[in-house]
Amino acid sequence: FDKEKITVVFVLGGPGAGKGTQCDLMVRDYNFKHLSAGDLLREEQDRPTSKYGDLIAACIKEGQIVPLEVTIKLIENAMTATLADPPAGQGWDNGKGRFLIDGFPRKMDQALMFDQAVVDSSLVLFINTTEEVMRDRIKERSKTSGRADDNEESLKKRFVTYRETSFPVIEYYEKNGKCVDINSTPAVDEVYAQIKGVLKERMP
Ligand code: UP5
Ligand code: MG
Repeated sequence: FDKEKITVVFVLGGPGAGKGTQCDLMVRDYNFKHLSAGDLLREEQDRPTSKYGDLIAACIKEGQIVPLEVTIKLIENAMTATLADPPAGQGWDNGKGRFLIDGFPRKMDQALMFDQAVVDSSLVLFINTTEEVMRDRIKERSKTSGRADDNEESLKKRFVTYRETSFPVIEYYEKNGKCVDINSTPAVDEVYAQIKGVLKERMP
């Protein structure tokens, strides 16, 4: 696909910060295609003929990051498939497209590789709240999510990976001016109001 015509917004933040929730609202109002790296990995894990099923399952349960080749390939394939059969409406004519990539990149090597080899991201939204709030949200969601990593033991490991490996990616984007901090402690609508303000100002 033509990189010049594609807009990519990364939505980053810790486990349970509210990335997926805010992405759903942005899809509704701005006609983005939402690609959650975690969801793509879970789908690949469930595909019976996948070579990576066991690797992905083990990484997710341990809160570890799946090797970048696997994840980048899944995202690229999803982008290509979307462009081949684009959503109706604004922003998708003549090979153009706008993607929200949720939960990726979460390691520096992924960030550098994606921006260089796939598409240079335009904007990074950092969905930011305290560990205490994230823990409470995951605990509540664990009652119904069925996710293999929504338990106390996996969550501890997810927080360690977030602090040590993924947060530096956010700092990197803060330094190069792409990242905007969104306080995700308040109610969903209040968080979203901040995002709308940012998109109004920053989106091409
Ligand atoms: N909620 C949301 N916002 C709220 C608000 N403002 N007020 C009150 N409640 C709010 O939200 C979590 C819960 O909180 C929900 O119940 C929601 O209703 C409520 P959600 O929007 O789901 O949060 P999100 O940030 O999306 O949390 P998620 O758990 O999905 O984040 P993770 O980053 O941990 O999970 P992800 O699916 O991205 O990754 C899972 C694993 O995949 C990783 O740990 C890793 O092992 C692997 N992975 C890779 O290896 N590589 C990648 O590139 C990506 C993932
Ligand atoms: Mg999510």
